[in-house]
Amino acid sequence: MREKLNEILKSSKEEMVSGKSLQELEQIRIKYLGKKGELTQVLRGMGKLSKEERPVIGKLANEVREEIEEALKEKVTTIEENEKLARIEKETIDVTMPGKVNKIGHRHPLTLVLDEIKSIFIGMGFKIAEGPEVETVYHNFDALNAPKDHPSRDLSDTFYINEEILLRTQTSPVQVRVMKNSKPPIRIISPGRCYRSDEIDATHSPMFHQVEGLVIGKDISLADLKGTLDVFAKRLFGTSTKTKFRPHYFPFTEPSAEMDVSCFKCGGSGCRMCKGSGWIEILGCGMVHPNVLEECGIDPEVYSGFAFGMGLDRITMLKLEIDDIRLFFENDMRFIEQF
Ligand code: 2U9
Repeated sequence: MREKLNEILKSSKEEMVSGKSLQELEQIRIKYLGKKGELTQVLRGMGKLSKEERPVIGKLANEVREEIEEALKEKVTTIEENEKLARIEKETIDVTMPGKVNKIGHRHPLTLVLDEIKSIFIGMGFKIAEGPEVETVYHNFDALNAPKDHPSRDLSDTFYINEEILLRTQTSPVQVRVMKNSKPPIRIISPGRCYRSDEIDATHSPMFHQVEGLVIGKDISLADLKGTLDVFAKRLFGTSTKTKFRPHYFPFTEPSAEMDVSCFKCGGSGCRMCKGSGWIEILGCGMVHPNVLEECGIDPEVYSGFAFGMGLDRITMLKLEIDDIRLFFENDMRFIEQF
């Protein structure tokens, strides 16, 4: 029995030496000290011993158990210490190492200019209104006083889904929806995608972007229109920018005009940007046609308003001197990364 106990002590310690993990140590503890452990077996055999031998072997057996438990505890501490060191090692951040470069994307040039335009009008108390790109013929043409035979209704110009549904050709239907669902005063801009079946070339794309605006209230005049758009031009193109309005025609505004700004590249002396004229056409505008007010349930005898519309792609190309609209949609990072 004594040799057995020493054998148990020896082999348990040998096994602990090669024990690498806490699980292995637990196995060793169970193997020797567990309910069916070798030492427990020996203790169960104590009954066969003489009453002289029993206390001696008993004492030895307890010493062996304590020694094995002590050795196990030390080994557990060692392994836990090593595991902690390994974790610290693994988790140590070498602050001298270059950080992980999170490639930050670029705002698309159209978004950059649109955000600028939005902040200018929000600064003048306008709200942003948005609406469906798939629209009804009623909201896109009828409500906007466009005669049944108006060329813009032609199949050649407009993407029709069917007789009643189309892809909007301007964001004006958004304003129609707002006018129909809310009471004046109204002061909104409606940015968004529009669709016209144009041939793709450097300045035309079947999908393009517009920013339109609408102000409805009491005694809103052409002076309000000119003042508002003059401020807009100075904020977007620079305080020295001058504006001028040329008479024009739109079915949804009367009187109508196109607004030019003094060329922000040559200051008006004439250059390639303004084709030598010193002026650049920026947008169309006008006083909301009484038929449109009426159609939208607003009494033209009480209320009046002005509206305007600009091509966002065109303004972005002018401002950032981009000479081909296709660059906006080809997602070539060499182009996008410049902005
Ligand atoms: C309502 C009433 C009137 C919006 C307007 C323009 C003038 C205009 C062009 C800009 C560039 C179209 O894409 S473009 O060629 N738009 O010139 N748009 S007034 O007039 C409205 C809109 C809504 C209810």
